[in-house]
Amino acid sequence: MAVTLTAIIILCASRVQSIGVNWGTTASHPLPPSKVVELLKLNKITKLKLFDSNPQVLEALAGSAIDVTVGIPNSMLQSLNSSIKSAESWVHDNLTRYLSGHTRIEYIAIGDEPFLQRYGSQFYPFVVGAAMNIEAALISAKLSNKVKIVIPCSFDAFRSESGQPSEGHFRPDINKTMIEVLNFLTKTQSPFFANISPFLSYYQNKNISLDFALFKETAHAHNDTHGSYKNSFELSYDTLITALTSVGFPKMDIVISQIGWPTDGAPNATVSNAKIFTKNLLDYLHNGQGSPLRPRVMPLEIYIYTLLDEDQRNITMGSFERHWGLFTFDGQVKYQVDFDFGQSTKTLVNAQNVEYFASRWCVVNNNINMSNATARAMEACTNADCTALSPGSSCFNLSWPGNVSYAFNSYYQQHDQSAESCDFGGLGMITTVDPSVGNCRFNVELKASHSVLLCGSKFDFLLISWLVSTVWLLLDRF
Ligand SMILES: *[C@@H]1O[C@H](CO)[C@@H](O)[C@H](O)[C@H]1NC(C)=O
Ligand SMILES: *[C@@H]1O[C@H](CO)[C@@H](O)[C@H](O)[C@H]1NC(C)=O
Ligand SMILES: *[C@@H]1O[C@H](CO)[C@@H](O)[C@H](O)[C@H]1NC(C)=O
Ligand SMILES: *[C@@H]1O[C@H](CO)[C@@H](O)[C@H](O)[C@H]1NC(C)=O
Ligand SMILES: *[C@@H]1O[C@H](CO)[C@@H](O)[C@H](O)[C@H]1NC(C)=O
Ligand SMILES: *[C@@H]1O[C@H](CO)[C@@H](O)[C@H](O)[C@H]1NC(C)=O
Ligand SMILES: *[C@@H]1O[C@H](CO)[C@@H](O)[C@H](O)[C@H]1NC(C)=O
Ligand SMILES: *[C@@H]1O[C@H](CO)[C@@H](O)[C@H](O)[C@H]1NC(C)=O
Ligand SMILES: *[C@@H]1O[C@H](CO)[C@@H](O)[C@H](O)[C@H]1NC(C)=O
Ligand SMILES: *[C@@H]1O[C@H](CO)[C@@H](O)[C@H](O)[C@H]1NC(C)=O
Ligand SMILES: CC(=O)N[C@H]1CO[C@H](CO)[C@@H](O)[C@@H]1O
Repeated sequence: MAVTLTAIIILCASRVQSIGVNWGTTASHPLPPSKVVELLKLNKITKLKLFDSNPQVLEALAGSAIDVTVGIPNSMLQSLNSSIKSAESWVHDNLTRYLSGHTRIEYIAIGDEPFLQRYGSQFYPFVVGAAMNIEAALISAKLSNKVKIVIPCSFDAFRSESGQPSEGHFRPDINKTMIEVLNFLTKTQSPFFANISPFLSYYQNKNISLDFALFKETAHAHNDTHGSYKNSFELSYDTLITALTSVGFPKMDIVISQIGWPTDGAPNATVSNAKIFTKNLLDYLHNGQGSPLRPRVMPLEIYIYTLLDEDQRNITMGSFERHWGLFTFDGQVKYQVDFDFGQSTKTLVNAQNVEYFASRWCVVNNNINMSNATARAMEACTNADCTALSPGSSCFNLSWPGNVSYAFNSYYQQHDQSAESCDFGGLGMITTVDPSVGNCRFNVELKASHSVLLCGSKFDFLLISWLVSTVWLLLDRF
């Protein structure tokens, strides 16, 4: 029944079936999971991709109608590859109890972009073995018909040196593994999860213009033997299709597992460009024309990258890494886009009743000798989030010592506004006057949920899950 239904849906599909979001929690003061789930519901977002299987997050999702992809961190792949026992424990500890607690887990993602080129061979050799062991564990837990395994493929796993999609191929170092991945996915009837990043293509490749990355009508088309490409998304998508075809999987179903545009931390990473990108992406997906190599066949699903800004993300790639959110770190709308494809002029809604620390900031006291101020600010920035000060970013225009104040404040907020964290050898000063100027926001952090694990509610949940699963077992038996 379910299979027939899915088949019918796929046959009729000319449009993307649903739009989801990625939700990462690499933040010093993450918005509490219950608030995030409320935010998703308010905005009628029904698909969610996670990067781990955080118990508080999965508990908060229990009973919601949200379909969830849970992630297995790269660091666990090696042990999951080498032992079926560890795969069984993972399934038992991170899956079974939440499924019986009515969290709708749809996919398990093996690793977080394990094929990223900068990881070298640290993770990808373990991917297929880990996937097979998890699959075996799902089968023995009788969950393999409920939950599918996917393997997120990074934007740099496939390419075309000439820039022509018809010359697309997988990166030679992972080519063999990709074929094993595709065989595995075909056998388990799972879609191919691929990340596409017009922003990074533009950022790293002189051949992609900003207009081409932003789907602008005025962009210069890139022509190939079989067609004309009007935007970077389509170009990457067909490069992927060619790569899949060249290793024997031309018909693979595709889910775009990460796509977005950052709003700070690099020139052209702005709110206005992000709004244009997201709007044009949604229009492109809605019009259903498809790409030259897959006319009228759209990706099954897409997941916007990402839901919220995260101030602790690794910035090796660039300061923009902390600013991909559709919403700010505190769940406020950055720009309006129509997720409903114009069906009900739906607008995005802010997180409600967000709790902040007091309206207090830490700034530099410029009445005293400031010869050490720059060095102190640099030191603060090794922990604090100073990405908004980088060239082209929202606070880049702050002149000295405004940028010192920015660094001091970020450090102070990350340390829960403790008085000691605004000392800086006597250079710091607490103020109740908001130092924000123009687009440059001096944040006040969220009342933390990160360190305060609500043990009571966690144990209640476990108890309830245990009761529910026991009842299920009994029902199964009789
Ligand atoms: C993965 O596990 C298998 C089975 O234990 C082992 O033979 C193989 O060498 C492992 N792969 C890697 C890359 O270590
Ligand atoms: C998931 O399961 C493994 C193995 O039982 C465990 O080590 C891990 O901490 C669990 N939780 C998460 C969030 O991965
Ligand atoms: C850039 O575009 C030119 C002309 O279209 C092409 O010859 C060249 O190979 C491209 N380079 C890359 C890196 O895509
Ligand atoms: C990838 O593997 C396939 C099948 O073995 C082969 O035909 C193809 O040339 C390889 N591609 C690359 C880029 O190594
Ligand atoms: C690409 O093709 C389109 C239509 O097929 C044509 O209008 C355009 O001039 C071509 N562009 C280049 C650079 O060849
Ligand atoms: C960030 O990523 C790089 C490259 O993957 C790694 O070398 C570095 O240790 C990471 N930094 C942190 C703070 O995790
Ligand atoms: C500030 O302190 C430095 C030494 O830390 C000293 O060299 C400088 O003269 C002082 N400036 C003023 C205006 O007192
Ligand atoms: C600057 O820092 C040095 C080393 O910590 C310290 O000895 C000096 O007194 C500081 N100067 C001022 C003006 O605070
Ligand atoms: C910074 O200042 C320059 C010159 O005043 C202005 O053109 C630019 O838009 C400003 N940038 C930001 C991010 O505010
Ligand atoms: C602040 O601006 C000054 C002068 O432009 C610069 O030397 C310093 O590195 C900046 N500090 C930070 C933390 O960005
Ligand atoms: C449209 C737009 O914002 N373009 C800018 C992209 O970044 C470069 C480098 O800072 C600017 O020169 C462009 O004006």
